[in-house]
Amino acid sequence: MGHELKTERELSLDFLRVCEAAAIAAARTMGQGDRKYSDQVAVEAMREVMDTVPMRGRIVIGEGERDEAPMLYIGEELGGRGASDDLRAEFPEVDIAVDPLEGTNLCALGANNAIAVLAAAERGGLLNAPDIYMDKIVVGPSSRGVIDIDAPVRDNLKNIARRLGRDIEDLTVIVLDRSRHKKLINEVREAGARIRLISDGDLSAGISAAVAGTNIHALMGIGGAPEGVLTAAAMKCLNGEIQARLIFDPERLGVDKDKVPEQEEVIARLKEMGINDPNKIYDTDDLAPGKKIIFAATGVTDGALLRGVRFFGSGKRTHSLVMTTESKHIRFVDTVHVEGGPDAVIRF
Ligand code: VTB
Repeated sequence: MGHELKTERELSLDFLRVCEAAAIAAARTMGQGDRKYSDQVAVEAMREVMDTVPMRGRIVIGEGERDEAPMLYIGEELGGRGASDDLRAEFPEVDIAVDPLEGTNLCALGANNAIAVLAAAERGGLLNAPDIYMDKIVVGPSSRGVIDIDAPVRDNLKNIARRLGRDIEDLTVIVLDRSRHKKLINEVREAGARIRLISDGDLSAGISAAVAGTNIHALMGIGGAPEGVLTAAAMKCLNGEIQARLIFDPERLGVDKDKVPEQEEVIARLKEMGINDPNKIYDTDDLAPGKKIIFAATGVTDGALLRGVRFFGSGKRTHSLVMTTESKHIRFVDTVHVEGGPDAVIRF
């Protein structure tokens, strides 16, 4: 295979291909009602293409520990397939966080906002977050610096509204529709802001909050920690902000004690991972400290920012977002994957 050394900007187009492949595979299963299968095909497609990227890649956020995930497990090394050892030694070392299908349920039901997503950075550029819950607040560039995850919800909303030059009543906040968010939802309502409750997918919601024109102004609440790292990588490219904290207290999660691991157990596991303060508040740079970050996402189903995969007689069409911190290019990429031979008609 004709491998050559690539710059970060060029690698970003390889990662675009990786996300496109995962999204296409997942989209084929849309509405089948089988979330596990949708996830599995996305993982397989993502891994297959990612292994061809000219890099020495290492998964830091993936499908789980090695013993529970056969592919894209944490610590898996991939990339540079087919390259000679000499050439491979010159490939850049890259840490990768993946979520081959964010919103497995959304895809299985054919609901909006399922995406295939990944972030890449130089070694150590992405926090090796544990797969537990994380409380998050995500805002766009205008509201950077005025949010505080420990402040009352009303104060945060007041500050966001002021920065956006509008009333709190004109804000829309996205919150995952979970019983653990009862108090948060009440507080947002009392402050007067509008709420969009979503069934799944707080990563794509966080990205929407950082892009003006989506009419989403903040994401608040508890979702997954791995997705928090991916969100942070996107914020670095979009000039947005995330603040976050790991959550493992059953009371905060609104679940029975026996539904989650013992708190002492979690604290010990975090220590092993090098996290000594389990209550630490993470900012964007803590979660994604990398200087050279690449973020790529492809729509699986239609969403606020990205269209879903469309299939037609002579191919398919994907819509993606690809960004890098270095070049500060935010690319919305509309790709037609032509399959129909010389007579295939390409439509605008
Ligand atoms: C899901 C999912 C989110 O967090 O809610 C999950 O939709 C965890 O919450 O996008 P539950 O266990 O209550 O479903 C995310 O995966 C990511 O933060």
